Amino acid sequence: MKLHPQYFVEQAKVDALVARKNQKSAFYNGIYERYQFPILTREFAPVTWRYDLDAETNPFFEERLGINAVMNSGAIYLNGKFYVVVRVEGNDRKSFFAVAESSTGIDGFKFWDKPIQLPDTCPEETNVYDMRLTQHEDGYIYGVFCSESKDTTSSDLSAAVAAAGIVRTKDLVTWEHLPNLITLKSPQQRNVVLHPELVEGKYAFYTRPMDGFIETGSGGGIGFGLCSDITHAVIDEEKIISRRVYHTITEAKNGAGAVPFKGKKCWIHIAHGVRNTAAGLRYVLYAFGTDLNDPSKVIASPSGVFLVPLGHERVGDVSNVFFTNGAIALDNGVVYIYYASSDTRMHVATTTIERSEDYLFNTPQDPLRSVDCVRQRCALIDRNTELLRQAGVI
Ligand code: M1P
Repeated sequence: MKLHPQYFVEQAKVDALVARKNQKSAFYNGIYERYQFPILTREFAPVTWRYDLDAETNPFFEERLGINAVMNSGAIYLNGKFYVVVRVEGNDRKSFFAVAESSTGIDGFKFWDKPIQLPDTCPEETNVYDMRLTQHEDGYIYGVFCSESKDTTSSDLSAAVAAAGIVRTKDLVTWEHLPNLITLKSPQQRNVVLHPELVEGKYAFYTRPMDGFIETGSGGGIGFGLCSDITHAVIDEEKIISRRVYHTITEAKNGAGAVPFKGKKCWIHIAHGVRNTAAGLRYVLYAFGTDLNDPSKVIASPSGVFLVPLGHERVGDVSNVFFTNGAIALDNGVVYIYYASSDTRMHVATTTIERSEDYLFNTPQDPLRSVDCVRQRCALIDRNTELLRQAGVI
């Protein structure tokens, strides 16, 4: 065995990326800050994950197991550090989970030495992705993710079945694999999120009923259901709480995103909405608030998009996609929203509970018709014109 000298060149590139400081970008909307650099890209993956370092078996230092993308990450704050459980996609198209940690939440994210190896309890499962991390009041950290298997009833090689896998841990190191969630009335599930508190003494899940793997079909939007035993989770009834609506950003489908975090007035949810365009599906983030005592009841529903891909974020493996499955709200009220652009790289945006709630409760609702939307905008312009006049600006 002989260490290939190219190792040091490649490792220096990873080290430089991890050491790079992130800064707020010039973007402004008052609602959140965006940042100049992604927090993670495939280039952050350790060299040991990708190369055989031995000059005798790899004389050309060729990449043996490449990483294609890092995206859709669950997030949690533990013992003073920010952790993301990243969806890492290999060149072989399979995704797996890996922990990266940072002490700032906006930069310095470094992958742990090895990816997570979950107990292999589900032989039919082919792919796993998009873990939501819930720090639950029962003392466990739950990871709820999409567990994808081949649809054996179809001869179509892309036909698949999506289910919600459930794992739990106390330290992100040792994981227990529980049986997949069963939803009695929905054949498939993706984008399932576990609420951090018990509701009516039960485990509460946000679901996304689907008829098929891609199309949500008759599934009307983001659902909500309760189950009493998380170790054999079964939901009988799903109530739709955030409906898909014609001619809005949720027209084609929507799905729960980050685990909701508690504000002063509501649970704050950041979800994704999808519409169809001539250029394909466009995924954007939207936000809504639910009642602190009844998280299935939407009490704030601002109009339109919350966070959308801009510039280079619009391009990637699956272009025109923003997706979140993790956010961290610190006790001091600062919020970190982790999101992926175009199924390729990870970013962060920051805000506060106070600003998020201002956004939720003071952004007008969607009047749903152009004629009413322009009335809504003209009323704003009229008030502003009057203010500018009174201030002597015009
Ligand atoms: O490619 C965009 C996203 O597509 C899926 O989301 P949804 O189930 O709402 O269509 C997910 O597979 C997600 O991983 C992906 O980012």
